[in-house]
Amino acid sequence: PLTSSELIAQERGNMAEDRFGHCVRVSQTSRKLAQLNDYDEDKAALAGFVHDYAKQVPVEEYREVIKTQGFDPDLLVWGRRIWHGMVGTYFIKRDLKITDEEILTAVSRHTTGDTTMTTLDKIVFMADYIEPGRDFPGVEEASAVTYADLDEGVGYQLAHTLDFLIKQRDKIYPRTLDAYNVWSIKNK
Ligand code: DGI
Ligand code: FE
Ligand code: FE
Ligand code: FE
Repeated sequence: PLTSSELIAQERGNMAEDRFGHCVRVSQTSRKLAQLNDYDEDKAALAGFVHDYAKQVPVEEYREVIKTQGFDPDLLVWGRRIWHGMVGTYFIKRDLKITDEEILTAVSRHTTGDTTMTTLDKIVFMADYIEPGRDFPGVEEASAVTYADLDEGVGYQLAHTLDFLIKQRDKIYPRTLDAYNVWSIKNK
């Protein structure tokens, strides 16, 4: 494994300074959510720190990895917004030498959510959305909901993200919609 200073240097060198700051804040917010939800704080902090490690890897490198490393070729019609979680885990294993499957799964699910989510998945998913640098309309409500009830936060984020994507007439990755159907529907 890398030492913590090697890990920090590798992460800093793989992204712009503002993205690095976001990763540090997601790490801190993940730690706080872990404490509130009886989860291992150090593990949550590490997962939050690395969640966007591969956000700025060049598109051509992603395309090559998807084609040669056994990823579903249907991913090629998407882009880095979808790739950096589920394909990003490849770069995290390769460069950061992280092998903990719970951390890799949380990174993999952090953009779209999923029908099944562990406590760590939910922590990283929500920390990413409510870290103190976020300023979208509704972030204070999202934060209050999440600190009161982590599952409610997941439902809140999925509903608002879907609404946002539809307003932009952007396309919906099927897993995002599947996750919405599990976590956001009221009156189940
Ligand atoms: O990497 P970050 O910006 O920190 O955050 P993220 O990985 O959660 O990405 C958030 C963005 O991803 C947000 O603009 C919504 C978008 N997103 C989530 N699900 C989908 C999606 N974009 C598309 N096109 N389709 C989706 O299903
Ligand atoms: Fe991300
Ligand atoms: Fe997210
Ligand atoms: Fe992020």
